[in-house]
Amino acid sequence: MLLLLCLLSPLVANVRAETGHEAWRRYFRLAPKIGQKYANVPIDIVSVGDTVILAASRKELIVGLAGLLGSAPRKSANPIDRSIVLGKAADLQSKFPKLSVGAISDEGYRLKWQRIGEKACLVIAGGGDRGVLYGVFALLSKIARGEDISALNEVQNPAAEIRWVDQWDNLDGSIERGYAGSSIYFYGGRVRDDLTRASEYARLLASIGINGCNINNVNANPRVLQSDFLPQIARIADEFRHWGVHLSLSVDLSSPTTIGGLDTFDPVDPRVAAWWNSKADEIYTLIPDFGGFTVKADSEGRVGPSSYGRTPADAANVLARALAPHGGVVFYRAFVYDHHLDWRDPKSDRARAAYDIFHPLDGKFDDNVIIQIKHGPIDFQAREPVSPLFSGMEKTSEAIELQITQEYTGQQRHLVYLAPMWKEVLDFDMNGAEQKPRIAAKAPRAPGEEEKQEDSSWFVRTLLAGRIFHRPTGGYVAVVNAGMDENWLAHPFAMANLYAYGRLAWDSNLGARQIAEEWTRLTFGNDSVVVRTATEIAMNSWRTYEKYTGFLGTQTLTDITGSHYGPNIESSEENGWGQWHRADHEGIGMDRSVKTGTGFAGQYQPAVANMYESAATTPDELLLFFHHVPYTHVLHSGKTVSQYVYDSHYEGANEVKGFVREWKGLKERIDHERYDDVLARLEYQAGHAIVWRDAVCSYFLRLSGIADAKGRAGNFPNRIEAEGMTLTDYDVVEVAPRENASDGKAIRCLVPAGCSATFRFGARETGQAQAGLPHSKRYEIDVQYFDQNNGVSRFRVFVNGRKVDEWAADDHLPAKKIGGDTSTRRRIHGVALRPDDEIRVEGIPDEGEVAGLDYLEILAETTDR
Ligand code: GCW
Repeated sequence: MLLLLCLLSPLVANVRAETGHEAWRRYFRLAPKIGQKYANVPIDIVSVGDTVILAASRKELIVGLAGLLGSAPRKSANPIDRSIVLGKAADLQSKFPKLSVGAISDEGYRLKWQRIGEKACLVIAGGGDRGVLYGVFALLSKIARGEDISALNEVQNPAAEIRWVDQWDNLDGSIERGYAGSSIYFYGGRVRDDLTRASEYARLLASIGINGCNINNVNANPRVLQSDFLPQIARIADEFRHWGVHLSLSVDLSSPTTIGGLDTFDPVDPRVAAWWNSKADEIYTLIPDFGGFTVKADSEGRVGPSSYGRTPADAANVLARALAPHGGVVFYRAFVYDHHLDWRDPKSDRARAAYDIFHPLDGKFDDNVIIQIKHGPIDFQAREPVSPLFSGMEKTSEAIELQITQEYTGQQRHLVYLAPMWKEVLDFDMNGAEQKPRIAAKAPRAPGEEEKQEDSSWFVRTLLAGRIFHRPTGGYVAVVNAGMDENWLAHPFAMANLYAYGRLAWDSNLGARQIAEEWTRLTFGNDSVVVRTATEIAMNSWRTYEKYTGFLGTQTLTDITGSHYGPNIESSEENGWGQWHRADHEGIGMDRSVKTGTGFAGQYQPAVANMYESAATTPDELLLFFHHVPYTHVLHSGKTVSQYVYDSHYEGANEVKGFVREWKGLKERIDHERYDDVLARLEYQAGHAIVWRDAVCSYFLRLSGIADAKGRAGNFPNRIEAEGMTLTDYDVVEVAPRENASDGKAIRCLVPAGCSATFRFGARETGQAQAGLPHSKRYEIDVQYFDQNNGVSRFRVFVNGRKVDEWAADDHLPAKKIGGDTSTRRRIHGVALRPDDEIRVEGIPDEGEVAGLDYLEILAETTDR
């Protein structure tokens, strides 16, 4: 028995109930084998200096070490034995003149063992207060991950000054594109009384080096700037301050009229400038470390400088001048475009907008204006090229805008780790292969840091750091929808994206895999099987998602005028939003070449422009973004476009099935709460990937008339369509778009007492049984039903009158109707069936939800499904 316990102990060591609230800062007691590595970590703390950030740093260190190593460190005034000594470099050096920590940038830190007198101390020296805080978090992270720190001597300086997140929270407590509960800041039109979550969130952000947070939706409510509202905002800033997080606000450019009483918001009108100046003064009186303003203007119905024939530079500068005396900055979003484009015009192209508008203004922005550029020219698609604007402004500071919120990437229901995609963007060389004269890097560097210049490359990450064009600032912004959900982002793995974002903004040279591994260790513990499996799933997930939802750079195939979630291939077309894929019977893709298309390709530097100009040199994954080609076009991979569509969707759906299988291997190695949560989400995703696969394949099969060479598309031998069953009270509905239900039809129940659909199990339904396989007489029944969000229907499944399963359709998927957003799979395992058995599904509707049913699929039970 004892032996058995010993054998099990590494498995059960970290299996403790968890909600995910602690994220990557769990500070769980290390397993003894790992813990003993830190036997010589000092247990008293000498902290020099006294600010709110230093106090938070000290407290974090105590809490962290107590949790990880099991004994609470003591505070002392001087190193008494071995000590951890922390403080700003300058303060440490004046207190301990023999200490040498070298040069550190303001927000950087050094971790180092050093003798102070006779004592061997572990020094955490920050350039400034934030540096100390980041150094503390870094040390705790190393220990939690079991990293060797016995010879620690490391300096870390952030890659860029701007490392911010934007939240799209509304004052009523809702969050635009929020999938993880309501706002942690606002409720019912005011700031929450209890800001515990806001404070905890700031701590989470600080732990990955994020130093700013814009708290309200860029579709801004002018109310936020009213004099009676600002003191409420100041309460949030008070919470952020301990963690070194600057608070900033999205502003509506019409505020001088809507709340200021002026009759104009023309940015060049002196009265408007005076209004913004006094508003800025008022804010800084309440919030001395206020970060600045974020602006969305002339975009998606927001007003802007165009109302007065003025430019974004006029608008940005009037704000910038109000903020400059206080050290604030303006984030002006380059997401400015016309959403009433003429879709009939082959030359119109939304992708061109940002460059067309902002490139000519280069040099006209004040130094404290940062142009915030979405990573691609369209809108956070699962695949799009890098925005050409990154290399289109040499005299303007830039920040990249990434989206942690998975708006177009499965909405935190699908597991999609985005760091591999972000890395491709950051590592993209805007200068392509062309040799430009070598550029001397004179840009701001951390003192002592070596001058690095990668030949003539203009990597996006280097441009963002301001190094290529010697800009004073720049960096990173990401949209996050952290909400009141206990675990912050709903899907446990969505947190890997927030973690990765912070790590990349700090050090853009880190690899996506390394970051995934770090996150896994900190989130799930150091069990190597868990680390390997979770990292592998994460690393594959983005390409897998791309495989089953969008191909070869088509942009999103989600419901573009609705949820942005499930498939709706035609919704991209014939409207002014400009996310067209231009699919017809012969071919697909947008011609964005200079020669015959919209000219977008010409916005890149010459080498990159040349690459995208021709289909022959455009990488497969972006082919349809730049070119319109026939379905018979042969890709670099050797496949035709049509066959690629079929193959990639079947591959993608299979890969998610594989994720389920791999995750199941972690049972007992992870606490049950998070294990079950991830498993349920992966199982849902595996079902939804099939919905996607079938929608896209059947759509293009019908449109192109070209069959799948492997015979899969449109051919489902084990499927029993609901509309083909014997129906009692259920009625048949045509689903629109038709590819969102198998064979375009489903059944719905409008009778409150319930309806039923019955059929007899026979050889026809079970291809495998027909072929004499398998020996088992047990089957898996997949029930494809629709889980609307306007009621909770109930389902029951009976075999010969005996109930084999029942469930409630109580998920919160983003639609009120039968379709691709709501189509959901329930798998019933191990059902014994014999030919002629009667299978009956009963559905009981609830409110607007109609207990919709699409089909059943029955396959012999194997271990590999
Ligand atoms: O992708 C679109 C979103 C909008 C968002 C907009 C933006 C805040 O669908 O919800 O509005 O981008 O980035 O401004």
